[in-house]
Amino acid sequence: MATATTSFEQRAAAATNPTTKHLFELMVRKQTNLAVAADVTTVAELLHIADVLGPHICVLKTHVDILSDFTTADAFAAKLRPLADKHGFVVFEDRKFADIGNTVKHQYRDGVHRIVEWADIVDAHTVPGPGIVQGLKEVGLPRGRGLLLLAEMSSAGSLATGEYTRASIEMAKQHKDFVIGFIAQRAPIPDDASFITMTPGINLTVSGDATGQQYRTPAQAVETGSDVLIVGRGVYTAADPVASAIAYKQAGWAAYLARVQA
Ligand code: S5P
Repeated sequence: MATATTSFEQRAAAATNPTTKHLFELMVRKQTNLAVAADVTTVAELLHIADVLGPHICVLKTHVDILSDFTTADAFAAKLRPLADKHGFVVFEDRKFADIGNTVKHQYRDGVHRIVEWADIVDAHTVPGPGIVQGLKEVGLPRGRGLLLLAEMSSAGSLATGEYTRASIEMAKQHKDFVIGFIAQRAPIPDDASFITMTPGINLTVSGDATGQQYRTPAQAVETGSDVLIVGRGVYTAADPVASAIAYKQAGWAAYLARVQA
């Protein structure tokens, strides 16, 4: 199956991980491949973004550890999950786990955030080796959750290149039941459409920031195999975030249609 020409409908039908299936299905229904990175620092701002941008996104990406007023996982889940159900999006906690399997198990399941309770998807660096996937899988797989591996990063000077990226791909192949895809700049396995490629570093107007972020446009990312486009400041700092989200959604979906119809 070739990622470049296989439609999201076909990929939904072939998916075995329930989160993958749900995600592809809602992308097709809502005609969106936009993920919003809601990098705000209060729960109220995050919930506001989730509610007003919910109709236009397939993924809400969170950084729960930057929320200054987070209280309990139960309270957070009670507010966020109904919005995910109402609008139809999946919640991706961008936790970027990076420790040994035993430690990440606790970081995923326990602590104040109890991430597995409310996040459909999490991500992990592969630097510790396959034990990190085994640890997270013990917690997440029984709950039908999915894991993305960071195969590449968008930032200048990233060390996640070459052999590191290749080894990350192998790790994903060993755990296809739980690893649903990658954070990467281009599809790491272009001929396997069962993996989702999510790509950050997307902006329609600027090419970078002051701390090494590097941007490409939605069309450039989709051309290199990206399925889901992660946009942060391009949407939430815009004068009109809803209008901006619609612009990114339309650009991303048009690029996707051009790819599958090519
Ligand atoms: O390589 C990466 C991986 C991630 S998940 N580069 C990134 O920028 N990210 C995340 O995407 C980052 O943590 C932030 O939440 C988002 C990009 O935000 P923006 O404001 O630069 O669009």
